[in-house]
Amino acid sequence: GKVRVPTNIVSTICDDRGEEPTYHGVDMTTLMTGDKNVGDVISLLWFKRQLPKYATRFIEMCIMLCADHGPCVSGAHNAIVTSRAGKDLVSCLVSGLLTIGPRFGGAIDDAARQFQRACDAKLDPDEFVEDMKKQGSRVPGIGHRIKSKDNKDKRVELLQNYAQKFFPSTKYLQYAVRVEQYTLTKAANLVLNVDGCIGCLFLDLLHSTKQFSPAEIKDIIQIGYLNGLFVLARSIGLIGHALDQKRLQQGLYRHPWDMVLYTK
Ligand code: Q5B
Repeated sequence: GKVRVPTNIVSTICDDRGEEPTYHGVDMTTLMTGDKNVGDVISLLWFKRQLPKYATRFIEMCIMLCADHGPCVSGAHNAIVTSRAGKDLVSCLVSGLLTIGPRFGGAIDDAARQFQRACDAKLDPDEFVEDMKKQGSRVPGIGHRIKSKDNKDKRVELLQNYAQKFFPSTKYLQYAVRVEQYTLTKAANLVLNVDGCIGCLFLDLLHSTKQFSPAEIKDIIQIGYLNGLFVLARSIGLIGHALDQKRLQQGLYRHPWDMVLYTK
């Protein structure tokens, strides 16, 4: 019989060998007809299934709302400085992306992990927050540099309102809001931030659709899919900042001496 050489790569999300490429079995023609959006593409390529409309719209909202948050955040700052150093677009983009992590934009997976753990264990929010403090850890998804109780993050409000209207269940959001109520008694800027909001709402989405087994949800949270939403979204803004600097013909950036404390 025929002998098959061993394959080098196993791939399960797409196929480019036929007349037209497919994303998890869905061909481009189908994807381009009707009202499919980038949320559908993410649902096929990341989650390997067609999620319901309310879910793909939610994914699309996350991408749109996280695309940019001004020139002062870590990622945009790096992309701007790199662009002004005369570097190419890809270098500007990756220099911005490399700042995404546990403090900036990359707290979504940890927020989902922690809110899931605490909510499933039925911990009171104060018990959860104080336990994390005892361990010397911050609550991922809580706190913001400029947003506060009196200057709430509109992005968070929009996502919450959408989920409350369209998600069958918002159990994890409700828990995260109770955590926020407690952390706000400690400091005005300890709000549920955009990372935390996406983290808990994605848990609600995964459970609401009834398309994922408990083992699949566990895998998704453990592997860490969700920071990918911020990475993908913010790439749009980082590219915008890099191009903006080039368009404006901005010269090499040098930090002013008087903005540095030189000390021994
Ligand atoms: N404290 C975000 O801190 C920030 C605490 C806390 C318990 C907390 C901080 C934090 C968790 C990580 C997280 C995502 C570093 C943020 C994002 C995208 C963005 C960004 C943009 C965009 C801000 C002062 C006191 C200290 C701390 C305590 C602070 N956070 N306690 N749990 N989570 N959060 N990141 O203001 O007793 O004085 O020592 O790490 O979720 O990245 O727009 O900027 O779209 O681009 O610098 O929105 O909250 O405060 O570090 O001076 O702390 O509060 O222990 O207590 P701050 P610090 P004490 S969204």
